[in-house]
Amino acid sequence: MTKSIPQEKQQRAEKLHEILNHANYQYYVLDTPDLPDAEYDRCLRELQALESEYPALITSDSPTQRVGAEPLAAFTQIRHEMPMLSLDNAFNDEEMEDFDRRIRDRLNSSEPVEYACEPKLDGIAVSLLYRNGILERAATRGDGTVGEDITQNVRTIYSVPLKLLAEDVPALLEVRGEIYMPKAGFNALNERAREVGEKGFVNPRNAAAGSLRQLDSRITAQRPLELCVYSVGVVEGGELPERHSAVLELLNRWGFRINSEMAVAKNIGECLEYYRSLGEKRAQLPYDIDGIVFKVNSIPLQRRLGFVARAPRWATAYKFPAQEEMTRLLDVEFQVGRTGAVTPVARLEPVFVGGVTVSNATLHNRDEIARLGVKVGDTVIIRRAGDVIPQVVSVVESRRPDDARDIEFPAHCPVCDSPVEATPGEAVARCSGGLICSAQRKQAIKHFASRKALDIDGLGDKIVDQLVDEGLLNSVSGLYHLSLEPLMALERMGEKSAQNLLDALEKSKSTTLPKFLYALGIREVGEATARNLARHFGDLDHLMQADSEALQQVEDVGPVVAHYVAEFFEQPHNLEEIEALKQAGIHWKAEVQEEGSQPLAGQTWVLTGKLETLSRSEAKDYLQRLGAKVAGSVSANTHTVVAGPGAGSKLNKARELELPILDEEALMEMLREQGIEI
Ligand code: JCF
Repeated sequence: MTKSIPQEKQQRAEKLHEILNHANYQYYVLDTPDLPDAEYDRCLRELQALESEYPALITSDSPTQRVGAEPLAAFTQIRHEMPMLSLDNAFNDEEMEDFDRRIRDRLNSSEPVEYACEPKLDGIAVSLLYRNGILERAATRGDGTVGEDITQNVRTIYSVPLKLLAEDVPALLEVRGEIYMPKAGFNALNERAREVGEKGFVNPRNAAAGSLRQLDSRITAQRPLELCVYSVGVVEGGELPERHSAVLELLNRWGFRINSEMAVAKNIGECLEYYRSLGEKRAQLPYDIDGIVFKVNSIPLQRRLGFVARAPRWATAYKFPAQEEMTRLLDVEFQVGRTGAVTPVARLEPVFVGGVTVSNATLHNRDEIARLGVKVGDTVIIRRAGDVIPQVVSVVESRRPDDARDIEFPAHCPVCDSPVEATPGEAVARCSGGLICSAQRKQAIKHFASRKALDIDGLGDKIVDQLVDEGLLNSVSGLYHLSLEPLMALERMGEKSAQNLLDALEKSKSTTLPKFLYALGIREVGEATARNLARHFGDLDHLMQADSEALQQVEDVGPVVAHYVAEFFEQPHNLEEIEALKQAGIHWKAEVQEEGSQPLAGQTWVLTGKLETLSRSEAKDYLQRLGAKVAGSVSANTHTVVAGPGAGSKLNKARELELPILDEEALMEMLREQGIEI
């Protein structure tokens, strides 16, 4: 017999549903959390306690039901009442213009057509059915006609409302969207998998598919999945707006996440502009997209246009260049980096991927080669996303030729022949040659001259290679002993460029302590750490005398970094180099350390949109000098947002949160007031 539920318990459970559903919506759909985590946990625990005392309180839409349920034996097949369509594709501007022309021809209209534009998420298409506002069933798209019942799995996704947030919803509402795994969640999931010796997933789409295909929804519950909705299917007992964009806004108010990049274009020209601007943002988006979906925004017009075969006439997907392609691994070579790390590099049959032709990809290290199980001669899948170095993501084992051969890691450095040593606990193998190894020397010099270090204009990689190969340059300090004649003798170097290089070298002598520290190329000391070290110790001598314990007092410096720093300053040849650099005239102003020099300490700033006078890295540098942290995304913790032309979702979010927003001019004025010379 079930206990009867006292009315006040029933009411309390309902109140807790409301609090938790609202908090979920704020957090997972709107990205603006408004309930502290601890309070959320208290409410959830209170509800769990109530439900365990009165099991009849457990309803399918209870916020406690997101943890997963008993495993299924198999997925049930579900026939979609209204078929789930596929999309036609366009691959260039002309095909988009054709799409628009066909629509206007069919409508017998010369007026521009309004389109709804949104990124095409690379995930799994799903259909969710709500009866009287309660999630009843979720299914995969499958072949468009028949899919699989994944209700249990979908319930575990926090951005899926279990109950809609309004009373006046249609009696029956089918919502369609894409379930996907954001890049950050994917990387974290793979990292965890690899830590325990598992393979991990090849890309976020496969990870999303694999997570939804779990018969045990408790596993799905552990996976960072999200839902973004893009249209409705069956609707009964209710009316929806006549514009697609308004339907999506309504769905958003009812509790669904919609794409924050969603926009309306007045005509096909604006569609092409949108495509280009999203293309530029593609690598920075927190999820993978493979194109842009354009839909005629008027639903009456959509009805007039109808369908061809399995795709609507009123929509198309303008694809971006694929980020993954197949090619053949021709050979593996080993490169030696600045710190001696020996990196296997895949030589590939050239392939067009992510918008460029790729003929090399990194294989990272020995562990990665073992994980991939790759051999020379294999057909492999290459991924190039944004400006990241192309990666080998997997091997197509079914295409392995009989003569495929194992990749052998060299025991000796391919450049200087010193033994290659594996460091215990580290995946990287290193050439033990140190600065005898010309590869390490070249990289050390290139790093020293790079933009964020001493910024020596005109000292390109090819020039460094030649200078080292010809024995004209052996160390960074040697740069300051170069003279005109030998420089002019180099390939492609006239008197003018040789003189320019000497001038740049002269100019580089005046630097800052953080840049100098960064330029030294101490392991694990990037720009931020160099800045923290400089700020903490104030001058180089204090830093050089610091032991590991003293070094660990510096912000963000742990035992590993402290060890590398201390070790660097213990080595006589490093001390000689530093002395030689000072002798050559390298100098910097003392770090200003007094309190007032960090007026933005503790503040987090976000830069978005285009900056026209300052470069992004300059703006960041100045803000950091004043003590600010510069972050990539806007949250309630953001202090100020600097927005330039083209700013999009971050600016909108800043407005929603009512954060201070500066344009570039106001930023520069603030910087000047703080004594920064621009
Ligand atoms: O994001 C997507 N993958 C996506 C797929 C977005 C859409 O607006 C879609 C879609 C598939 C079909 N619209 C349709 C009609």
